[in-house]
Amino acid sequence: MVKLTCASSFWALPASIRPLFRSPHLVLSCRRYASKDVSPGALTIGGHSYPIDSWTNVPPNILAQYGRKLHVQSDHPLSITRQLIASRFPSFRNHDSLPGVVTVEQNFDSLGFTPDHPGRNRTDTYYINQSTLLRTHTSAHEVDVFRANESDGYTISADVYRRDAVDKSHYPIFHQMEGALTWDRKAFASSEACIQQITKDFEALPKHPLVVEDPNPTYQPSNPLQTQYHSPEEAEILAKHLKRSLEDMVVTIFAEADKGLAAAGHRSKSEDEPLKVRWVEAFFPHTSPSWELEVWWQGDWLEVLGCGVIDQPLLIRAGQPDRIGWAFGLGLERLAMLLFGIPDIRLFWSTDKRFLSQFSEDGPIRRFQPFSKHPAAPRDVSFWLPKTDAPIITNTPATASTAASPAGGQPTEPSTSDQAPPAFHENDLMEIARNVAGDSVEDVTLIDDFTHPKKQRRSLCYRITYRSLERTLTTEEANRMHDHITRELIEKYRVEIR
Ligand code: FA5
Ligand code: MG
Repeated sequence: MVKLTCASSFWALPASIRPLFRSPHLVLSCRRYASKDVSPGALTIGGHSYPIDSWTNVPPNILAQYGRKLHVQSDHPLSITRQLIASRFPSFRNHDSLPGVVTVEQNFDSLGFTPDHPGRNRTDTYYINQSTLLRTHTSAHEVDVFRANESDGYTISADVYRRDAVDKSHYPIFHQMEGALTWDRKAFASSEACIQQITKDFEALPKHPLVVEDPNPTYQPSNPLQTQYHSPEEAEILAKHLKRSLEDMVVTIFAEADKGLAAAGHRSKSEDEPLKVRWVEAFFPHTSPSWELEVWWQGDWLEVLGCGVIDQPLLIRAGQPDRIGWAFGLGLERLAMLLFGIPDIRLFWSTDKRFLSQFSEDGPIRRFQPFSKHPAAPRDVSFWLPKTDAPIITNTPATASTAASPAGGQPTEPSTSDQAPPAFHENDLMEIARNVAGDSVEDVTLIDDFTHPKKQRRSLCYRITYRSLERTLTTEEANRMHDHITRELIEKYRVEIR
């Protein structure tokens, strides 16, 4: 339950938070203040009260889901996946209950995000107020955990929040698992001795038969060595240890999936299509060099994690100047989808027994059996945008590994925060759709983008696919949701429906 306190009137609040008042999940308590300068209100999340301001953009549907902790819910597929991954890192200390409200400093500054990094934009991140937000990644806790220095290796599993695309592999709340391992140079007589130890640890890692595509050198100008801090030998052995550890983790996940299939008398997945993975170069402000690991899934490459050699200035800020090491962050949903054959990310939020009863922490992994298939109800919305010089942001490559994201992605793309706010940002439409239709919206895709040559007006057409996972939607229900979304688009963006 989210509690909202307010002063004066609804209209005194920033437009972005007004919809909060319509939520049945909010308790509203208003009090009149004599002074005009008092804070316009506060949000209570997880038992703490936070003042709201003009940056507040976290919507009620997100707050209503806050604190579900699916990653530790017993017999939940996300929890099973988390435990399976953790079992590959037996000496690591596991942190599973760090609170999701963090500071801008934790989420961005502590990791070396530049002030103009696009991930900081309100179009990408849910802000509670100007200095507080819902974490966009588990890396938000890296510096704190390094500073506490309780173990050489650790994992952090948690819910994370992003304004993002709506489709079968993206959801505004998902779960990440962070892992890091460091070696203390101080504990060795020389840097060679430290390298020897990492080499020994690497040789002790399980070997696997997997063929891995890894065409790039460990570092090159596009993915640089931290020359000021690391020798080439250190970076090479850290990269080898990191990649082998993560490949082993993926192989384990698939071996478990195969065992489950065999136990149920099915052909193993690897007999049909051998596991294919590849390393691609990436960029994160908090690692260098950096990579993403992709797995071939349903005819396409699916990115499952980002990783790299930890940025040394980050370790220095955390009071660990002598430690060197690696870190990764993976999407638990992505791996659970591969492990159990779960076709749609919305299913993880289901409270339907037909879903939850299929998974058990004790038994072998079993392939998910769809319990229903309901028809899709696609509807298009086509509109003219008002004439404007402000940026219009569409077709955000949510799944592209080079895309800017609230967790890294693109190093150079400038932020729009200092410029005029976008006249239209696709993520706003995604949020309207989730707010109005909840989990009955399966996908939102731009299908046409056209600028009238004479009038110089731009027209967009989005296909919104409605489909409930639990029942068949009636035509009237789909129409009602679609009309509601269309109305909000008109009100918010002054678009003209075509
Ligand atoms: C990060 O979040 C980095 N913090 C990861 C990292 C940690 C890099 C430590 C280096 C060192 P990224 O934005 O790529 O990176 O997200 C990591 C993973 O989360 C992705 O590979 C993907 O598996 C998953 N993911 C990202 N966005 C979504 C989404 N909207 N829905 C579901 N899973 C997602
Ligand atoms: Mg990524």
